Amino acid sequence: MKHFISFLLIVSMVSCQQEIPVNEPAIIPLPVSLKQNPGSFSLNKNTRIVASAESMPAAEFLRDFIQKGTGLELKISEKEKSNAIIFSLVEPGKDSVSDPEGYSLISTSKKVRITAISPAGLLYGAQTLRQLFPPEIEGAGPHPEIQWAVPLVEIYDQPAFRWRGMMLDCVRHFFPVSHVKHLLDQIAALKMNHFHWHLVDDQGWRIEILKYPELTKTSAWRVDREDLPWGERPSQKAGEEATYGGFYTQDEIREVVAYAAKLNIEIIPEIEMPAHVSCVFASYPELSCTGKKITVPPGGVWPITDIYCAGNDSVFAFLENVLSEVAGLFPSKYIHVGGDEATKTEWKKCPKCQARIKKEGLKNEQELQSYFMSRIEKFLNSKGKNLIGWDEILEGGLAPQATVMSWRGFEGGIEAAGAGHDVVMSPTSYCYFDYYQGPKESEPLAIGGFLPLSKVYQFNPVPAELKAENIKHILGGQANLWTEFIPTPEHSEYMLFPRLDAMAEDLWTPLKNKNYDDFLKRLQIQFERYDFAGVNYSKNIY
Ligand code: TNX
Repeated sequence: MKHFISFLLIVSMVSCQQEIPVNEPAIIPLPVSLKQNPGSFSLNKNTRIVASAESMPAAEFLRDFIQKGTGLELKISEKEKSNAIIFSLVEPGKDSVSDPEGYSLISTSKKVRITAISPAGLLYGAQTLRQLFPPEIEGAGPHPEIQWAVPLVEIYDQPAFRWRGMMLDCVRHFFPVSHVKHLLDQIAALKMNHFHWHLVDDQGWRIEILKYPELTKTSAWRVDREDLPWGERPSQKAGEEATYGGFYTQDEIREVVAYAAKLNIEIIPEIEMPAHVSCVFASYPELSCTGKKITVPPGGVWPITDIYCAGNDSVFAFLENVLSEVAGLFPSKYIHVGGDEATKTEWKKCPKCQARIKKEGLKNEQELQSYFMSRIEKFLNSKGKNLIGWDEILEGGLAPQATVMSWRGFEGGIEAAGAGHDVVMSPTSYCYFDYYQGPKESEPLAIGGFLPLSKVYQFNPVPAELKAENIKHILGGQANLWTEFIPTPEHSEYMLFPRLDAMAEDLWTPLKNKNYDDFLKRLQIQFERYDFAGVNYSKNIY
């Protein structure tokens, strides 16, 4: 409790009531409007959570959270009463709440009332209430010495952007389900709502596909070269066993999707194509241009020339079968199909690809990639899904309905929005959390780059150059964690936090309310929460 900037707000309440010290609110992301009143609301074993059937998910979330942190087992009831936390779902426009993810939170010494027009808003109200309690609530309780009091507040809140995302690369290093859930808990606390799950890349296939068992029997495993630098790992030799890797079973995927849904997080799976798929050709070499059987690369591959053959219809049959299973597992309306860094060396040499170019009247290999993506998009649309891909999908012409994730800068996003496509901004300059966050000498080895916390805090997904009429196409932004240099769950947390806190505020809080010094003050309390929650954040800012 040392660096607690607790300023004790002891307020003279009615003389017979006990005065309870409470902390100044330190909410991340900062709410749109917050007014603190004198006094506090305290939990005790008789406090009730009031909820209807529709507001039950938020009520149960809060009940379980409070029970874990405090040991208090609060009952949920339908009837309003005093000494209660009340979840109230209302028609739009009531209580100044109109945004589907917005909420109001108003507390008196007798009641806390959270009002929203949707279950998502109620959940965000509960997440805010979570941050009003003493940080110890984040750990495993009970703490009999602590009075579980929150300051009295009037909060009106709603997000600046619809897409508040984070991507985790589970290929370059594999992370267990328990870690993915732990991250989901933390990103939900930051009111982020999209988790982009990178499940396919050169170094491994991470999702069980029932129709193609070799993908998880063979393509999910590589020879263990973890003792060597990422870019200097020799390929698997004859007789060597591939022991490093892993994959998520379909049951695990369903479990994670359901877990995320309860936290108002949509999971977008990424199934890369046409490149970044070397591992596939360890199982099904006939799907590449060369047809050569290769082994799963245990480290960096550059440039990436392994590529699906765009002239071979069985490639599309394979991908459609894979995507059918994927579409059935993920309720998200988006499926991410990658599209990045596809070197066209093999397509230039491949007779089948060249024949396709001729037959379809395409100008070049760029247009062949566009043909590839448009064909996949048509299939995804037939499954009720939308295609999203990295900004390279712009080259050679964008698939008609595609959403673009702009990573090489803002330009791709600006171009796509100008053409009427939706965009998620994720430029390396603000969003690549695999970059160093401090001076190299004092940091674990990283891929390169430099992205300190202060720079992340300056991220605005709407660049100045964007024409006003295209702003509506910017869905929001996303932090990406590529994991070539990040082998463990602890290390991933170190790279994510607190930069993700800054990202969350970039995407939630109105620009005019943001203030870096104030953010840093609130971050000190957040660090205490992370200490109790067992989150391995970086202390680099000290
Ligand atoms: C580029 S971002 C990639 C990834 C790497 C990353 C490293 C993108 C679409 N492709 O494959 O992991 O750089 O920062």
